[in-house]
Amino acid sequence: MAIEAFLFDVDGTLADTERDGHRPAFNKAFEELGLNWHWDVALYGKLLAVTGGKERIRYYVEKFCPEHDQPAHFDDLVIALHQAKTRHYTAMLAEGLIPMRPGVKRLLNEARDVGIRLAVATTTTPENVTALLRHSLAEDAPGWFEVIAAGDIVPAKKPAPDIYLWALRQMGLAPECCVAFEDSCNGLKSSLGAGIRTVVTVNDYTVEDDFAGATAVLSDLGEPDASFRVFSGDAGDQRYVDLALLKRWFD
Ligand code: XBP
Ligand code: MG
Repeated sequence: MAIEAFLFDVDGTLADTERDGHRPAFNKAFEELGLNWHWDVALYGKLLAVTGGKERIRYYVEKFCPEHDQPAHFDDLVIALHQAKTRHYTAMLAEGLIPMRPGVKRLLNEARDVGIRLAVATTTTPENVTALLRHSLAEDAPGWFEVIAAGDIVPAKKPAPDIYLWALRQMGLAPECCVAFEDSCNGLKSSLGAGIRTVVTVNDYTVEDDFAGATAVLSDLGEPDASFRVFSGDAGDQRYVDLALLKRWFD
């Protein structure tokens, strides 16, 4: 079936946002609210088992901080921390600190040129998506995406398929005519759970994840002068993901 739409995850897929973006923003929020918590690179890798920033804070307190008595207004604290974190994170994005991953801009432009519809399906907060697209892709980039499915718009976050199902419903599309781009096993479970065939581009945090069911697992989307590495899937002698390769895989 001809490809009609691409659905992109954000964190780890469009840009490497976790280690040097979300993580330091969480730490700044902890400091701002007078907590002595610190999420180093290794600990954050463990915390990524849970998607969603608010959910991740709760998971940290439950699993890694048993001595921390949950204050009476713990729910309010989580919300305050998360608001502060979002402020710090979007400020980092506004400074242009986090670039798009290789091949992302090229593939998006190729898709736009031929009228392939675009959407975002992510766990992260909507304003984080808009800030990343504006500051790291192009000022008008949020408008390139017909649907931005993000954050608490569905209660069950990835690995649940709900966010992808929501995006499909908004676009009136069947999963068979879409391709998803993901970077993590939680994301892949979500896209496959919605029936969408998926290309995975890994990063340092997800390279050891289980990607059973992915059509291809790659280091990144690649560029004409900087070939991707292929971990699984048949890319022939192709050095980067373009529409021709995607048509070979999916049409
Ligand atoms: C991304 C996430 C997000 C970010 C933080 O998962 O898990 O929680 O780490 O964003 P995915 P918020 O790439 O699978 O969508 O703090 O805004 O929730
Ligand atoms: Mg991701």
